[in-house]
Amino acid sequence: MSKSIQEIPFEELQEECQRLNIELMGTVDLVDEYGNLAPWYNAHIQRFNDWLAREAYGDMEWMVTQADKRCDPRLLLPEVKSGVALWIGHQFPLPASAQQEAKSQKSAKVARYAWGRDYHNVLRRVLRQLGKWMKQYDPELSFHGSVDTSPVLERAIAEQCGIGWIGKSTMLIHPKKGTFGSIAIALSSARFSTRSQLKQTNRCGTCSACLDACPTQALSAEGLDARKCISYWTIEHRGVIPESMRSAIGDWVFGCDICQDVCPWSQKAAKTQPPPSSELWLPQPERARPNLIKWLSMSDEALNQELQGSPLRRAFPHGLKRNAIIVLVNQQKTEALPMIIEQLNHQNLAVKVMALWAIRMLLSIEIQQEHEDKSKSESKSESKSIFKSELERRNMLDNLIPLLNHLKEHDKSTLILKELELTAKFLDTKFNLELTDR
Ligand code: B12
Ligand code: SF4
Ligand code: SF4
Repeated sequence: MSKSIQEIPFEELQEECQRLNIELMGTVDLVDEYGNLAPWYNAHIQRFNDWLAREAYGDMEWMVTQADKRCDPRLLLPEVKSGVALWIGHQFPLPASAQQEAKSQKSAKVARYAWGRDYHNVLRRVLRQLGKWMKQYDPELSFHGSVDTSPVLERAIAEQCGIGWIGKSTMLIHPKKGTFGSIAIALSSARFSTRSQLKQTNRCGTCSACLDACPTQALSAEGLDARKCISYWTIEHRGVIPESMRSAIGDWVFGCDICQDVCPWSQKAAKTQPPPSSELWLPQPERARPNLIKWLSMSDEALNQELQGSPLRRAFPHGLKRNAIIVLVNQQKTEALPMIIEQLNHQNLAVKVMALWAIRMLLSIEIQQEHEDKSKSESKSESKSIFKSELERRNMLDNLIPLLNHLKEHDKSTLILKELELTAKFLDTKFNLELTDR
């Protein structure tokens, strides 16, 4: 039943979005009647190009290769006239059982958006339905749905749609819903009868909580430098994470929410807003606070299977294991040593490099704890050491040495050889193993 009209009534679009469980929506014209790009794009293009010029994208080369499309939606969809922005919130409270775990021991943290179902899948489904619905008005409609991975300036369009303002954290912020929300943009050849709402006023004011709290100073007046951002290193970067970043990663095994957790608008939203629709998201305790030793004990295939339908898959099992090793070192979990030693058998270079580094770090902590135990002359049962006897420690080293030898013979990459040399020197100094002479 084609309605074939020039403009889609805004109220009808709004009703359809509500039916699709969308919390916030808005529309904006992207090109004028002559096909010219909306003038507000200019400031964003400038900002984006400056970001590229500073190489603040790290090794996300896809931000460079598709820069022209990102800055001009007509190159992505030649008939484009407008954008519809959609927002669904993910400010979940920590699931009860994960709260228990967090209290009983230091647990690993995952960015909130990844506690439940993958928002890419949730929002792509919504966009498909929305596209179908819009085609009722115009069967010839051109449509492109964007959720994160398309070359679209999503926050800029969402801001112009009146969803929120772009804060100093570079997050899109809604005065009631805060920062914890995922965005989708529907580009199309449709026009809408009225604009949804006026642009939100920027309400950051004199606040600088996000800039002050960021542990790596990734935020500045110029925006975000991905090369300093924990989210970038733990999610987007493939390969070894530089030593200078490892301790700043703290407990974050996937993503980082620090600049959002400290934002007064997120804090207000947590107190005043109902939790997000569980129908859409289904947050799971083991995703919010995962057991890292369990992750390391699983094969990559099994871990990938376990994380089906989760955004955590973006980092691949080897990336998650790499991150897990860093967090276990930061949390001084010496009990993870045997499982970290096992990772020397992994196929991935970054996992092996991280494991070699972690073995040195955790053995140093272990030796330190042993000294502390001795100086306090504590009884064996109170000892913090993971080894109950000298024999146990010997066994662990006996297990480690053939793995190091195997790596030395079979893996000739410079990074591995450098780490092996450091590890051999360390073991020689601390345990008199005479490895460097072999
Ligand atoms: C690349 C990317 C990243 C990179 C770089 C982030 C960044 N700030 O650029 C990394 C991997 C670090 C990252 C991290 C995260 N990301 Co991200 N990311 C993207 C992606 C794919 C592109 C962003 C981009 O264009 N960056 C380029 C720079 C230049 O953009 P920018 O700093 O935001 O600046 C633009 C505007 O904000 C604006 N602007 C900013 N300040 C000012 C000031 C003035 C005066 C003006 C005129 C304009 C302006 O101008 C620029 C051009 O439009 C988008 C999806 C998409 N297709 O847009 C998701 C997206 C931005 N990410 C998202 C999320 C959720 C995150 C994380 C929270 C995940 C996490 N918990 O770990 C963190 C947050 C870190 C942060 N503070 O931004 C959401 C944001 C939702 C929201 N409420 O804002 C998006 C929109 C994905 C989605 N569809 O939901 N991300
Ligand atoms: S996500 Fe974390 S590391 Fe990145 S800017 Fe925000 S606080 Fe800093
Ligand atoms: S923490 Fe403060 S400065 Fe940063 S985005 Fe939130 S309100 Fe703006």
